[in-house]
Amino acid sequence: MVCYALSAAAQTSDAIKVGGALSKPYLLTMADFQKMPRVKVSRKDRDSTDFQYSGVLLSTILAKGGATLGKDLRRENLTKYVIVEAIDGYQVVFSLAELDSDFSDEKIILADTIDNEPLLSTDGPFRIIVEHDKRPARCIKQVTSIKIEFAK
Ligand SMILES: Nc1nc2c(c(=O)[nH]1)N[C@H]1C(S)=C(S)[C@@H](COP(=O)(O)O)O[C@H]1N2
Ligand SMILES: [Mo]
Repeated sequence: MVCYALSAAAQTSDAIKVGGALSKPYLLTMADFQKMPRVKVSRKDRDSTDFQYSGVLLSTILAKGGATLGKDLRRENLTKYVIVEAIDGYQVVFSLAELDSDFSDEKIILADTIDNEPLLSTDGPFRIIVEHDKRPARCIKQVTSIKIEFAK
């Protein structure tokens, strides 16, 4: 009997599609991710326990794909939003401007570690961590895709 297995990537989303309104859409692998500049963020979970996460700013990941950030984030580009999707179909949205350090000091990262350990397999390999959202509902787990769209 022949047994067909899903590829590891399909099961665990260890590569993320970064696409939509980008000049250079790409597939983000764990190997690429490990080479990017890292940031630490602490935030509370649902039970108000503090954890320290580390990963890469979502803006850094979008900039690698040629996103209109910094001086290019004006006029119609201010109607762009970022839709992040997970294995279970859960989706959350950020405006492009709220991710841009010219607009906000809020740290929104794609994390791969919690308290210096890899994320649990139920949360990772990649999870968005939003530093100051009062509820962790946009801290989307098991991310598979990050896409920029126009609101109009
Ligand atoms: N993929 C995915 N991520 C998700 C959710 C979900 O249903 N699917 N729920 C969100 C909500 S509503 C909350 S409150 C937090 C819960 O995170 P915790 O289990 O670490 O407390 O995860 C968020 N991330
Ligand atoms: Mo929630």
